[in-house]
Amino acid sequence: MKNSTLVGDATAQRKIIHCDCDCFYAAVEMRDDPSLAQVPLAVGGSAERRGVVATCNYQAREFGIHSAMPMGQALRLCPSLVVMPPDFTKYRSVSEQIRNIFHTFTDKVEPLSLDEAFLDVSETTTYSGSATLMAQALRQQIKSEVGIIVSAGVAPNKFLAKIASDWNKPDGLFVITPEQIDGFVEQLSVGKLFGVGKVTEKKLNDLGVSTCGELREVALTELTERFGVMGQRLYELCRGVDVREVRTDRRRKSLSVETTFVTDLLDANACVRPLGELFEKLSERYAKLNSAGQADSKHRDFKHGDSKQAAIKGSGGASGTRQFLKMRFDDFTVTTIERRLDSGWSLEAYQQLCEEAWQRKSRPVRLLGIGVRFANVDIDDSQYSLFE
Ligand code: DCP
Ligand code: MG
Repeated sequence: MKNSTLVGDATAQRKIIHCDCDCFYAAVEMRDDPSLAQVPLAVGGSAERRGVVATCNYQAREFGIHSAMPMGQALRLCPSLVVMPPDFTKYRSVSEQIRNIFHTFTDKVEPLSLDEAFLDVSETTTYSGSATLMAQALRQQIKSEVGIIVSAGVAPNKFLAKIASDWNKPDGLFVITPEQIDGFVEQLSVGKLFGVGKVTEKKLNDLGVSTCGELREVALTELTERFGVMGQRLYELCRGVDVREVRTDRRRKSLSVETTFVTDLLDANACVRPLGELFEKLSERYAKLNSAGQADSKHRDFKHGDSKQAAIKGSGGASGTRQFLKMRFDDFTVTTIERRLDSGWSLEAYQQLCEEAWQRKSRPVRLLGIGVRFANVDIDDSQYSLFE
């Protein structure tokens, strides 16, 4: 099928900018102490407490260090690594400053995390309506006013804008015009497609498909047979099509807390013990979210219950909100167990999930996390959540 038959609609004319700060937490620390810019720097939990790297600057990346790596391992790769604890209050305030600058370009801003957002500038008339000039200007403005470097991607849709912002990172700007979509996507590895993780990539590779050009050879019927709803998405994405709108009302999809233990927990009983504290923390986080107005009526099925019991109760049932538990074992494998509980949310339910999760491997545990995934209220998003 020819690309034009799929993209020949209004959405192909959108102008989307995706912005993503370079090594965000580390960039804020380097800004506030320029001597840190001269050395390999990681922000994260300490090695003694078996913390992980939240992020690191680009010097540190040359040693092979990356986000989510245990800090102990990072220090073995680079013994001179400077490690700083994260300062979330500061990062949130920098993020807000950056977001305010985005809003001077358009009201259609969809934040994805503290350091990342989509902007739909289709209707913006300044800069002769050129999204490329706008991206240049906002990068410059954020650099001079906030002291942070943002990489940006400009494209006619979200999927391509996001790939573009990563293309020339760090300190990069990359533009994909409507005319360039076809050629650009054709050579793109299927692993770059939105929602394609390692498992799907392997399945596609097993079919002899590694690029989007090759994926275009696979019939839609075969894709939907093999991948369900996702097959249809794959069919569109490999042709550079993505009709998702930039959404300004984006709501949090999940909330979770986790902790890494200084020494491994040896059995299921030991794993159940710290759940009380985690559950308290999760309840507190939810209460904060609620007061910040970030969890609105769309999340009404997840209610903060009697604070004495630190219980989170909900109507469950039809809502679809789920609770989950994540367990990382001493061999670094991770298992996640997720369930919708019709009787509502309680500590006991997490305890039950914990016992089941431990049975899967029956080996020492280094990390436990618990959380809730909110029911998807938006059809567009729920389709995408199938990818994730
Ligand atoms: N982060 C984290 N744990 C992870 C990944 C990220 O705590 N596993 C935090 C730290 C990052 C911030 O989120 O600074 C933004 O995440 P990015 O994936 O955008 O990573 P960076 O901005 O750090 O680096 P890059 O330059 O690759 O965007
Ligand atoms: Mg970033």
